Amino acid sequence: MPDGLGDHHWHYISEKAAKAKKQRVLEKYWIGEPVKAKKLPRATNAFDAAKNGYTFYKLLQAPDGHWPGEYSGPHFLLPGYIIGSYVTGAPIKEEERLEMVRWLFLRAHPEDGGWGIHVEGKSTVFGTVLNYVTLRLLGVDAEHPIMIKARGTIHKLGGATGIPAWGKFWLSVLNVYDWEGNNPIPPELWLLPEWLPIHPYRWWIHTRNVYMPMSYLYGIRYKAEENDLILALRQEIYTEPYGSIDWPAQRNNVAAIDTYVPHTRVLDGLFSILGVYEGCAIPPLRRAGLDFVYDQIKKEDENTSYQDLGPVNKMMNLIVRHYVDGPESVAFKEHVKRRQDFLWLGVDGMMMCGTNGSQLWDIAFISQALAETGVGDLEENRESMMRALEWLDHAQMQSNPLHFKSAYREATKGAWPFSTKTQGYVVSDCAAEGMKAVLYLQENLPVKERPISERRLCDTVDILLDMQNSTGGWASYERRRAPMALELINPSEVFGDIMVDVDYPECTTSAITALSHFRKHYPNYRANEIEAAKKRAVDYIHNAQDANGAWLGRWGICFTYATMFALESLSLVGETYENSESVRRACDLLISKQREDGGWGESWETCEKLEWIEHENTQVVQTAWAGLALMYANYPHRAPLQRAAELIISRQLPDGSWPQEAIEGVFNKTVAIAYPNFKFSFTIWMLGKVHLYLKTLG
Ligand code: LAN
Repeated sequence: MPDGLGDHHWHYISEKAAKAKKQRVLEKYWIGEPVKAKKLPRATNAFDAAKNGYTFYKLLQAPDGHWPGEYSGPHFLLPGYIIGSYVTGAPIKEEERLEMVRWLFLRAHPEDGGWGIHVEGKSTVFGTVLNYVTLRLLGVDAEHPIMIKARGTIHKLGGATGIPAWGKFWLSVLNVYDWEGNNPIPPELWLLPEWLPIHPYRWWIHTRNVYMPMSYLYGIRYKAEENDLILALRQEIYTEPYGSIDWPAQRNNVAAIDTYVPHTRVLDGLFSILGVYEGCAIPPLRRAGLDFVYDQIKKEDENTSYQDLGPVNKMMNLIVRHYVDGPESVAFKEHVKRRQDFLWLGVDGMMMCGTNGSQLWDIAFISQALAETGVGDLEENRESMMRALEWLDHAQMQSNPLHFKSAYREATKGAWPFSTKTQGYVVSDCAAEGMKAVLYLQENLPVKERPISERRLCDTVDILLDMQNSTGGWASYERRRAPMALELINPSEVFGDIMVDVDYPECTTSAITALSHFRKHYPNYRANEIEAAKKRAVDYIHNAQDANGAWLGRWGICFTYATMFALESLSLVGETYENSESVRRACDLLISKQREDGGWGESWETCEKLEWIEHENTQVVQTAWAGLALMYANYPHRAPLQRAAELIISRQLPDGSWPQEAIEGVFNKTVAIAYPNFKFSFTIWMLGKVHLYLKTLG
């Protein structure tokens, strides 16, 4: 499966080869085949449990040193993959087709047969229509019972006319929705002067990178050629005859069940103005807008070896390159090849992932967990840790993007990405956690020569210092470029807070802890600036504390996740339960949420509703986060930590692993996303650390 520096590709082998043991534990584990792992001696303390956990997790390490994983969750990615492939004729292997159908069948909502915006969400028009269409393009008959049920749900929800904006876009590309039913997305926006606060280069990078190809395809009113299937779909997904739909009246028609961010008056006003412009768009201006956008798309493709920032713009760019460069072009062929990076075969079939993986993110946490707890010091784990260090060495970016400022990109020299070096985007906390992992490993392992030189670590420091905002916090990919008011024109209807890359407690903590660790080992480089950055970051963390005493997570679920990060930040300046009101409030909140069984469990719905919502079950990952948070706070009482550790140990299987529980991550407030490797990294970390911690409490 993994080949090269962290790229994942699933290859099909014959049953004979599978029987001949050509599959490793790594592959078997992820596709749900029984894995024959050793039954380990029962752990009698937390350290042994952590050790057993790693004995198993080591089996899932790829030969190149990292840990692959399924990065599933969003239900609006595979439709882009399939629609984009269908309209351009990009092939889909038969095995993949079958596995994708299996995935969607098994993920249909058991009650109404629909799909949500993500795997754990209620059925929506967005999820149900797009996945229904996907299944049809994958060759499933409209009269299949699963399709009949799903279609019933589409009709019950009012039909496809009320699909949110991104759905309208995909359906229009496929020619089963009229472009007239879309609000305007003119490429000319890119020609506005850059000093304007609404210039698209100032938008959060994912938003602008998606709107870029969207505006191209809208600008030319791209649509697939009509065929029988398209004509059939037009009859299946609506509640009225296709020809009689009043398309312009659909622009602001969004099903209530889908709406998370209703249009503001400002946005509606903007759309009205753009609508008038669209009626009399000046051809040379449109051409100039299209040319500009095409040039940016080309640069994005070349900067990322056709992987692109994420799965959504990836498939849209593929269509643009097919249209402009043609089916025989190198660009289109590279695009077709690179689709593979986003596919993952899981227990329930094949899906498209949120990125081309979470390689760096996963290796960073387990490396730190091992190095900090002493599990990595054990002779039996040395070789595996060396391989992790090697992977980190290769994954660091050592140059800036090919197209740098001209593609509105930030510097990357010295950074680590979220997934792989090929994808090549800097994310503040990934650069930070990558550097922390390297520091931990290089300082803790008996390495003769440190593969990552001081100079290369100084480059990371430069990147991190450069990315701090004037507010003291860190955003995700870039320093803040626009005022918060830009959120007033969030056109997505389904995602919250996507217009501006703002400060996040998680990113801020990672950045600041990385800089502090760096200072311990290299005390002279930009020391005063690091100290000043730390002070400003801590002020930001204080200001970001929620009224309930915790911190709201933006990338993990939810208060538990961000509170772990925030308390790590505060620990850097010596703020603990004993001496800090802020830390005490956070700990009291966590303690008040600890359950009878010793664990914690928070639902993904917290991220959407912005208030603590209990999950029906206790979660080992969140229990580990809460335990780590309490330890960062120097929480003085033994019992809650001991009970938390016991809960985690009680869920451990005889082979050292933990079963998969609820989904762990989130983005854009409404979409849950899976981090299945967290059930290893954070449990091992918490158990190893609590063992040492409880000793200090006596
Ligand atoms: C991610 C995944 C990682 C995540 C962390 C590093 C955990 C975070 O701390 C910073 C933001 C980041 C990098 C992040 C941003 C948004 C992503 C890329 C995702 C959640 C994975 C998928 C998501 C992306 C936007 C999905 C495509 C959907 C669109 C709405 C474009």
